[in-house]
Amino acid sequence: MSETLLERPEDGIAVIRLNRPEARNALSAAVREELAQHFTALAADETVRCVVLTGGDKIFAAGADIKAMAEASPSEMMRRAGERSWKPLKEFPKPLIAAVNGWALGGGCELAMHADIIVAGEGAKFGQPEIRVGIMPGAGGTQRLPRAVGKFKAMKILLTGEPVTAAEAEAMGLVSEVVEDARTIERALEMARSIAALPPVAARKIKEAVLAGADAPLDAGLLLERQAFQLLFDTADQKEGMAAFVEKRKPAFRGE
Ligand code: DAK
Repeated sequence: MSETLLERPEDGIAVIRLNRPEARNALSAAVREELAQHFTALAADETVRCVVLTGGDKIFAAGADIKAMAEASPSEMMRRAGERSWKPLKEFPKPLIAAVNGWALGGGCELAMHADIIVAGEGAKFGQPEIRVGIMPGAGGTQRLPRAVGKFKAMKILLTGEPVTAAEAEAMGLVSEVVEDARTIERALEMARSIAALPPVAARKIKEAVLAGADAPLDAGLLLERQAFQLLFDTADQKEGMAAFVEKRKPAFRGE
């Protein structure tokens, strides 16, 4: 049985579902490898406009597989080169929505933070408990979390290992929207549906500008934005979007 499931529920949308409930969706080597393969394939698939990543109704992911790391040596961890399997996710060029129910811990929280939008069920909990098993985050937690929520909220989460609720996560800027647990995946799909109906080149350039600009000096980020903005005037969807506005009709975007 596969440890992740790839579904195509509707045109333009793909759903990746972690499927290892017996181990609380812990990110085994197999899970990470399958995720890498899915994200590589979906990046290249022109028919996919937006992706939803979820662990299902009960749990998002309990982090890296502790049992598989417990006896590892430093050189073995180096040889495993875990960062290779995160790369396709880090570089995924299309809008990615995480739909989080239950625990998103350690590598699971880091997985959610690779998304562009996080929809959380009200019972979701986020945390970086690595310190409690003697390590620290290894997939961007010490970098993405402070960028998302600021130093003092991040330090509290990282240094105490204590989880935060969905409401707390939303208040600090770690979550885009909180909904009833039963609505999490449907709400993520609703958002995916509306994004998938919008021009994909514009979506891609917005994501690129936000992510690349976040770590660049303001002037470099503004230059990046300006160039991407100008490039969009070369797309058929820009002509269609503006013509539809002027003609007071609904635009029909073709993704060109
Ligand atoms: N790894 C392995 N097995 C896990 C697991 C995990 N992270 N989380 C749960 N399981 C397994 C349990 O061992 C148990 O297995 P059996 O005893 O049935 O064989 C089964 O899942 C059910 O777990 P529980 O009985 O504990 O279930 P509960 O519902 O009571 O509790 C829980 C759920 C998620 C609150 C709890 O299981 C828990 O606290 N899990 C550990 C959470 C944790 O400490 N996460 C941080 C792991 S360290 C790297 C990148 C990233 C990372 C590392 C390297 N590189 C790029 C190199 C990330 C590191 C981490 O995430």
